[in-house]
Amino acid sequence: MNCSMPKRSMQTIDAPAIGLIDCPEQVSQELPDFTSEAYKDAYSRINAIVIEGEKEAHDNYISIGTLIPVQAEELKKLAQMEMKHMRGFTACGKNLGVQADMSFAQKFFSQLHGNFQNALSEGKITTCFLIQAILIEAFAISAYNVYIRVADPFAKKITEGVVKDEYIHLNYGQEWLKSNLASCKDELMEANKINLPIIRSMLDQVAEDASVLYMEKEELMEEFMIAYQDSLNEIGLNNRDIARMALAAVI
Ligand code: PL3
Ligand code: FE2
Ligand code: FE2
Repeated sequence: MNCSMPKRSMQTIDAPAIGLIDCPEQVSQELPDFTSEAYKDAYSRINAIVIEGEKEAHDNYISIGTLIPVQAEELKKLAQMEMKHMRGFTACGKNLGVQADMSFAQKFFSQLHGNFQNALSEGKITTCFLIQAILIEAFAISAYNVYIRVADPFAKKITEGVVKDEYIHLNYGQEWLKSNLASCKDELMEANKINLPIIRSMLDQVAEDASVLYMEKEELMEEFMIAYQDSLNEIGLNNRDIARMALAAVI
């Protein structure tokens, strides 16, 4: 059965507005009006955040490569994937006729960007991986998974391709932290304490615009916590450590 085809061909008085997809395997979900001014206005900031996030992710993986020369080639491949993501999301904005508000996005990332740069200059690989490969990638994975459910068909296809890559990136950081856990645990905990609250506040800042795109804050938080906890679990932290780390988001 083709789930992308709306089953109802005729609009009746009590029928919901167009966009409701009737499919037994999927939860029916109403889609926003991608052409409305409200949608385009919110999209100008969300789209910019994603474009900036992908660009900074590229730069961050290249930078981490300078700290781990033996992995520089591999990290360059991750960075190239980020450039491709950036181009994909730029096309999504163009497709909707939206101009991305890049200066808003740069401010949005500035605190995290500053912390990454400081860690980089001090050679703190653990902190760099936690910020980029765990926190930012988990944030991206959660946002993209939610977005896929309510995106326009063009952006949906692009985002589906992107999110697969983001799991590869998350995994990459996970593997490094796992192999070095004995020596990096204290730094990991400390970096998390500082940077998880920043992710939390970024989520708060994006929530209003995201809801215009039909992306609800609770859903974003839930998806983030799943990706974040799974990842810490893979790294080899126990439930008590993970609970302690997650608490940094609420206090
Ligand atoms: C790393 O590969 C990418 C980092 C990007 C961070 C993205 C944050 C997401 C913000 C919330 C909304 C996303 C919806 C997608 C819209 C195009
Ligand atoms: Fe990406
Ligand atoms: Fe990524």
